[in-house]
Amino acid sequence: MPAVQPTVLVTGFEPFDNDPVNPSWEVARALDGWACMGATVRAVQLPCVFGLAAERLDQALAQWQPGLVVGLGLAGGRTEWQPERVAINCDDARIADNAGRQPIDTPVVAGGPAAYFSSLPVKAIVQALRAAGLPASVSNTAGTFVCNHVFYALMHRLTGRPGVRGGFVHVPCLPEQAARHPGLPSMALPAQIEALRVTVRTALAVQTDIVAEGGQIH
Ligand code: PCA
Repeated sequence: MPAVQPTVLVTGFEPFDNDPVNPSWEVARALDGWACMGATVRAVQLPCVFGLAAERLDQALAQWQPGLVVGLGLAGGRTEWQPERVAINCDDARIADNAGRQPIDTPVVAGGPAAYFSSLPVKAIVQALRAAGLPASVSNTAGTFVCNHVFYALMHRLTGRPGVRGGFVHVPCLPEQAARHPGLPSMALPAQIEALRVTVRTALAVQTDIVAEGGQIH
């Protein structure tokens, strides 16, 4: 039996880059209060602002003392749900954040390690999502914008919280966004909410990631 972890913290972001909606928050908030395997999901919205987003994350970690943390963020253009494998110690913003900040080649944590791996079972999650009929793959870059910033900050914080696992998932646009930006791939909100259920359930159930047997999971 997996250990009971009473709270699962799920974060999503406010809209950014002049878009009125961010699916990461719509998905997170849809499961606020959802009970799964003895744990309860708490959804927290993060500002899309370098620095402030990590501060808000710190507050949420202090408030909820989660046993598991799943960060969500939008990656427009991606076609699938993508658990991120690695966070890097680099802020390098292509566009300004919601406070007009645009750090270039700046460490997330001065003196921190170059990178942290997710401690979520990313391959088991991809396998479970596909088995549920949901498109998914492992991503090897979370970019260098606010999502990677929060992901790195999270993994850095978790080094001080033994036994607490966490990671990050990039999600595609919603159909309504794709309708405004023709050509962008999208995934409907109910499918994305189901993807979060599968992700949380798998992360709670699988402590150590699978090594694919006879098949590759990428
Ligand atoms: N996506 C951005 C930041 C907020 C979000 O939802 C990113 O991928 O960095």
